[in-house]
Amino acid sequence: MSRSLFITFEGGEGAGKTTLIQQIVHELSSRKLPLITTREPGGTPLGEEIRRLLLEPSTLSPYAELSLFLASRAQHIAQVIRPALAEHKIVLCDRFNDSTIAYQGAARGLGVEKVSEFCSFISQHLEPDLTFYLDLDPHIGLTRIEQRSKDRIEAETLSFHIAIRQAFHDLAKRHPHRLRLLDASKSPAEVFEDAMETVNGMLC
Ligand code: T5A
Repeated sequence: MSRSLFITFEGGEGAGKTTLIQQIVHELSSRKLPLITTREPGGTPLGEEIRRLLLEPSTLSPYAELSLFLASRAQHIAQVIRPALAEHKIVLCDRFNDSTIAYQGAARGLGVEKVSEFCSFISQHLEPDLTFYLDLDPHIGLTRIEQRSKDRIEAETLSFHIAIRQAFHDLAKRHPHRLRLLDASKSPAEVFEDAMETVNGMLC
C-alpha cells in the first residue's frame, strides 16, 4: 500500500456502522494492510472526555453542542488522523464532518451552509477519500438499539431523526465523488459485500 486512505462511516442511529467497520477491519487486517479505526466524537483522551459530556443527559445549547463536536474533531485530526495518514495508513473513522452537518446543521437547525463552513475551517479542509453512508429508515435503526439505554441524541424525537436522514440524502447528492450510499436494511453480510466492492476498487 503506497498511499493513505481516509474512509468515514456515516448514518443515523443503529444503522450498522460499528458492525460494518469491524467486518472491514477483519478483512483488511487479514491482508496485512496498515490501518487504524477511530471514532467521533472521541478518538483522543480529550475527545473521549468531550464525548461523555455530549452524550450524557444534560441541557446543552445547540451552539455549545456544535462547538464541542468541533473541538473533539480538531484534536482528533491533529493527534490521530493526520499522523496516521502521514504514515500511509488506512484510517477508518466512525463519523466525521457529514454527521455535524446533518445533526447540528440540519436537524438542530443551525444551518447547513454555515455548519459546513465551520467544519471545513476546523478540519483545515481535510476531506475523506471515501464516505459510506448507511441508509436506513430511522424506525428500523431505533428499533435495533431499543434494548440499550438511549444517549442524549438517540433520545431525540422521531422527526429529528427523519431530518437527519434527509440531510444525509442531500449530502450524497452534493458529494457524489466520495459519498457511497449503502442500503443498510440488508443483512450485515450483504452490507459488507457492497462496501468491499468499493473498497477493493480503491485499493487496486
Ligand atoms: N453526532 C456525532 C452529532 O450529533 N454530531 C457529530 O458531529 C458527530 C460526530 C454518537 C452520537 O453523536 C452524534 C450522532 C450520535 O447520536 P455514535 O457513537 O457513532 O455517535 O452513535 P451511534 O451512531 O448511535 O452508534 P450506534 O452504535 O447506535 O450505531 P451503529 O454503529 O451505526 O450501529 P451498530 O453497528 O452498533 O448496530 C446497532 C445494532 O444493530 C445491529 C447490531 O448487531 C446492533 O445490535 N445491526 C444490524 N441488524 C440487522 N441488519 C444489519 N445490517 C445490522 N447491522 C447492525
